[in-house]
Amino acid sequence: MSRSPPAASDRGLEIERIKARLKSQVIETPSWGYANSGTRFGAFRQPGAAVTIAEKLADAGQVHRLTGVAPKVAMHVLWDLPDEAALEGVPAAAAEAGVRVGSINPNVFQHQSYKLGSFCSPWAAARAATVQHCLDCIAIADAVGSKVLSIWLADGTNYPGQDSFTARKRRLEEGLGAVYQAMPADMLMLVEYKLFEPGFYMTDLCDWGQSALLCRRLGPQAKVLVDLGHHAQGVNIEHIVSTLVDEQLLGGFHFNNRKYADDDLVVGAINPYEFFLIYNELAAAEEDPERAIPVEYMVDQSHNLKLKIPAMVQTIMNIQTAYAKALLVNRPALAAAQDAGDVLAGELELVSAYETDVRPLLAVVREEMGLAPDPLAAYLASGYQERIEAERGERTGSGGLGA
Ligand code: PSV
Ligand code: MN
Repeated sequence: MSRSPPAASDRGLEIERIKARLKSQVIETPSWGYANSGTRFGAFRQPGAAVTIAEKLADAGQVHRLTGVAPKVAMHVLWDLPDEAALEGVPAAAAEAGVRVGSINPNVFQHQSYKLGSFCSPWAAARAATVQHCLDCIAIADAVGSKVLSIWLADGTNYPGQDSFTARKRRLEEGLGAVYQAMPADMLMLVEYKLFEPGFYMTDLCDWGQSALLCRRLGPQAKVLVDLGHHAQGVNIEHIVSTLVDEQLLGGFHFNNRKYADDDLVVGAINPYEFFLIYNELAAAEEDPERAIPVEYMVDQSHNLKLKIPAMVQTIMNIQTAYAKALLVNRPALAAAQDAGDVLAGELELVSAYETDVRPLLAVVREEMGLAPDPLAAYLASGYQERIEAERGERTGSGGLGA
């Protein structure tokens, strides 16, 4: 890599390259983000919130139509597919909405049999049900054209002595191994970790290291999923991202923001500089042929106070903003400062990119994509919200945790 900053005449080319990157961004929004949801303590209904999978896909289609970079929708099987008929209608509903199905998320945490865990449960019947459900999810993925199986377990224990850590680890390796073996060769398995919850004493997949070890054991089609909300306070997530990239083990993200725990807030809402620093690692890797790896960029947010669709549009805009700023980092100058041990200069390279107002750049990108320069304003003026509120009204059901 050249260590001298780009000449001013190269800047025009550089901006075209950045614009091309921004136009080719692909972000997946979650079906559950369009449905009624709440907290552990209760669900709050919104008039117009989606109940059926067709409505969720339609709302996701609206977000994609306005932003141009959100063509994929994650599905949570238990919440989206109450029966076979719902599954049959998915490809047509997705096509009508102008989106496609992204990751398939098995639900191995809400059935009564999962009281002591899913893959890790001491109960053989629970483990068998878990594996069978995941095999069914592979078939569902096939039916809807998805190539990503996204695994999150609520497994853990509440008390010392409740179960053997080692036995649970081995049960997990065995059960997930059976699922892995059943995947088609072009399917990706994402393995998500979470610091805590719902096990209060231990969590079977509690951090990136646990997920990474498991993925290594499973094979090259298994990669780590980083949910931004699933870390302890103060953890340096960008460092984790950089390590996973270098080990070719990063598979995807669940974008969100949290102040205390897994709060499902709009990504970048509370700590936009941290989000920029995460994207800085990703953008640096993209520019390095030895480290560039495919990554699934997904949102995992259920908005219980904000209206769901504008919150999702705002989310996409925050992601675009972080990416645009990361693309502006002058990498040769940053590397030169780092090589020289110039701490201040290195930091200022990042701060300078972060403090750049990228709104004009993003407005140009959107206009060149045939979109409104401000997707949020366009949504609020579109009449879509008023229409779904009038047509759908306020209903219960379907939407995930607490709903
Ligand atoms: C668990 O907290 C999680 O992050 C997993 O990704 C689940 O699939 C999702 O939230 C459910 O909302
Ligand atoms: Mn998640």
